[in-house]
Amino acid sequence: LNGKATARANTNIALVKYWGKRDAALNLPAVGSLSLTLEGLSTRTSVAFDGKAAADSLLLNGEPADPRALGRIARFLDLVRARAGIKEHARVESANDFPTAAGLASSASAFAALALAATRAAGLSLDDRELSVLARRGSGSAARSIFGGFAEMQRGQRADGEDSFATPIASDWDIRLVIAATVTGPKSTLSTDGMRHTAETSPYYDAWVRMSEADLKTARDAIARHDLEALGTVTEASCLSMHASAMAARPAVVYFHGATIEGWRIIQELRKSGIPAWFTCDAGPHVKALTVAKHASEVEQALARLGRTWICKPGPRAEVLEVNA
Ligand code: 2P0
Repeated sequence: LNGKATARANTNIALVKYWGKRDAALNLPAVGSLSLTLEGLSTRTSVAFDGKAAADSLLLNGEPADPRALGRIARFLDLVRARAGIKEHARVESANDFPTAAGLASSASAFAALALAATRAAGLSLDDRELSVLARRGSGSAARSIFGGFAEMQRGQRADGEDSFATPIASDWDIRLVIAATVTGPKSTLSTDGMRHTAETSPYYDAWVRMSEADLKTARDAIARHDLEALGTVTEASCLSMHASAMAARPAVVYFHGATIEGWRIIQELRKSGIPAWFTCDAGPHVKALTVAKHASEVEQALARLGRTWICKPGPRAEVLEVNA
């Protein structure tokens, strides 16, 4: 087999966050989550299986990847090889269409693109649900990036994880997410490690997990009604609860920097002045604000002093760009 395929997937930002696993080996989340896939922040990945290659290889933005990243990709390719009944190693080339140095690099877009490219290169044709289950094995948030727009990740109940996948939420709501990349300081705790440590040591972890079902329902209902205030309120609350559970871990897992808190304050001030914007933040210091098209420029201007900014529209689903299997 010498199949080759290229796919592209966009990153996503969780409005209701994922933090914690119910099974580490199968990468099953302890909570469901709900996200918005973003336009303009995507990963493009080519996978070429090669009967002559002695091992898997990975070029990231044109540079050979470090052994840790390569190991993670090789283990993921093992899942695809097992499913396709093939043994060939692969050459993987992956590039982000946004500056990686800004610290916005995302395992969500990376593993969604890899799941699609690798399966097609291996001659497999998975449906969306199977793709989402597979992408989840690479990274929990990647299961959501198979879909465009809003998506909801199901926690699932089954031990084999076959009911833990994302589904799209049909919506024509033209919402905006403004990103302000703050500092690019020392690398923070990897989310996989941060969530394990939170689950093991934080006295607030159980409360965080208990809250998630209600937050998911609130967000789902708000999207159905195009109710920005309700969606923004639950987005900000879910984010701060997630970070509170992590900060209560012993020792603490703290992703916020000074600029993150400053961004949160700017967003509070915007709201007081009548501009609808709600804060969220992931496993890093960058500030993200949920708003609507009409106010996106004002929100961006207010956050611009923190660093480089992007205004993101809802983005498209993962797609195959080329296949030669
Ligand atoms: C999220 N994050 O829902 C949450 C909020 C970060 C903060 O999903 O261990 O890289 O690979 O499943 O998907 C980042 O975690 O974690 C993440 P793994 P992932 O977007």
